[in-house]
Amino acid sequence: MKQYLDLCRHILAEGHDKGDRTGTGTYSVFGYQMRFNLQEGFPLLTTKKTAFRLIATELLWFLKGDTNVRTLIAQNNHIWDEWAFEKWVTSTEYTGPDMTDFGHRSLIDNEFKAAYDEQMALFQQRILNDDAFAKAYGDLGPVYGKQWRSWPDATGGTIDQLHNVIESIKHNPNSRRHIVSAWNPAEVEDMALPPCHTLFQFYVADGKLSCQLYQRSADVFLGVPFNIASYALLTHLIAKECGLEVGDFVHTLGDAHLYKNHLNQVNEQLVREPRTLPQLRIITDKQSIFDYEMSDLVIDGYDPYPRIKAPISV
Ligand code: THF
Repeated sequence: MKQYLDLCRHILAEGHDKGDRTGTGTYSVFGYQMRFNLQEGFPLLTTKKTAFRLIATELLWFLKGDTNVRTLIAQNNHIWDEWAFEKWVTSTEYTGPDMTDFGHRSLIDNEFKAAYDEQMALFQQRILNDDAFAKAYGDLGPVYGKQWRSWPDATGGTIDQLHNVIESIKHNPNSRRHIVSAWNPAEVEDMALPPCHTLFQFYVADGKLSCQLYQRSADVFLGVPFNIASYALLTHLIAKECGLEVGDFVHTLGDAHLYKNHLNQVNEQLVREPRTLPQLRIITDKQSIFDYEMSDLVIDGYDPYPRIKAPISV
């Protein structure tokens, strides 16, 4: 995945020093594009160990139209916990220690970090064990799963964008309207986090399915490796359902940034030589892409360099 390392180098060389909502600070560029030929292997980073299990369980959660973190926590996937936790600790029902600005404070204050870890563990337990609590505080609002599968229409009904796009790929492959949008201006205010991967489009040529994603905001060290693999997986699943081979994944970025507290990690990664990409194997034939489970998906031949830890900005 030279493409990814080139992106990191480009931001280090050209990035603007730019503040951000989370207070961490970034180096950032506006507008960048990468292309991955999915025939060359599955684009899971080899220059650091990247958890395919977390990527796949998140994608399957989107596909089922789910927006509640309970499903992810039950599968030991914690990548969305902070955004649900934020809703809980800013609610009037929360009576624990003050968690204002927990993302930033837990990075700089060890005493606070201990209190945060304790509250987060209690929150996770309660999401799993208390149905009413999970309903109230596990839900992230009308995020990806909701917009992909049940975008509210003008007559009180809903639109299943993903079902429709699969039908249009099957029956009208040359269409230039194979589009799914997660950005719903009427509902952005109610989302725990406005969608970073905003819109994607499919394209069919020579019996191959390609996908392009427009991502408005890209956390290049932590998020982008997940986002590439997630959309590559989505493209494989849809291609299989439509009887097509996979083509390219084109990744177009808006604000592409490296957080300042990820720079050592990025430099560590840049001296690593990319290895052969692994292969994705879908080991069952499901009627519909909405029926897949984690156990249907296998990654073969993945031989990455060790994981590099980095703090997430909330
Ligand atoms: N917020 C920020 N700041 N960056 C993001 O990438 C991001 N996402 C989603 C929502 N908000 C975001 C969540 N996706 C990790 C990876 C992807 C995430 C959230 C967190 C992460 O921490 N990965 C670590 C640890 C994984 C593990 O637990 O093993 C890693 O090393 O990869 C963009 O979609």
